[in-house]
Amino acid sequence: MFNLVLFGPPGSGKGTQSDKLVEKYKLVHLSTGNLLREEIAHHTPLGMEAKSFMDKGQLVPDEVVIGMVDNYFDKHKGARGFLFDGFPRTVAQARALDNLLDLKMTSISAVVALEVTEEELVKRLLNRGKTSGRSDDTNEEVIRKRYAVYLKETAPVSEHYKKVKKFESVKGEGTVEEIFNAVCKAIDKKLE
Ligand code: B4P
Repeated sequence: MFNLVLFGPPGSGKGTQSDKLVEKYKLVHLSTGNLLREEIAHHTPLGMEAKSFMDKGQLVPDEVVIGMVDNYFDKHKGARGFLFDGFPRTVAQARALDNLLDLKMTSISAVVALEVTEEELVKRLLNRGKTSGRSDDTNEEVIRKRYAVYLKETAPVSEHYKKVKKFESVKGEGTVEEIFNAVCKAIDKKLE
């Protein structure tokens, strides 16, 4: 299996690049953000719990997210590989993912991080908020809180993958196509 993690702060373009990457590398797209928004749209108890965290710019508790990922794996048993978009977001999630993949006798093949400055992230998310209807994209204070949470809780996840030499980072500013080419180059380097 080929398993890729797309890493980066909120609004760095993970969702945008994932759509192109799953097509090129024929992977199953696992976006925890999308899965949580589906739960919210269906008014499930999990969705209602998640919404209370997401609206404040906080991370959803690890056990909720890990359980959801486990269920998703069960639904996609024959997958050739996964693209993890927005997951893992904490060191505990990274360890849980290692364990889940171990059970499938596979592991993470590569982690590619998108690097974007805070000002550019805020600009992109406020802009997306005008049309997305996402309550976590309309308030600048919430967006900056999400970035602060990223620095504190998610950025340390990079060390987990640097230790095993699976981590690459690329500039996440430029056109979508330029960034896609840089990401593919980083992936292909890891696949050699
Ligand atoms: P996510 O859904 O993962 O989304 P995101 O970080 O906001 O955005 P992404 O990086 O995918 O950016 P996009 O391509 O859309 O998370 C939402 C929330 O869910 C989190 O805050 C958290 O509460 C919760 N959550 C999710 N996963 C979790 C987990 N594992 N654990 C705990 N909680 C979790 O791009 C953003 C904008 O930029 C778009 O408008 C796009 O059009 C634009 N854009 C993209 N590329 C561009 C480019 N090159 N130039 C200019 N604009 C660009």
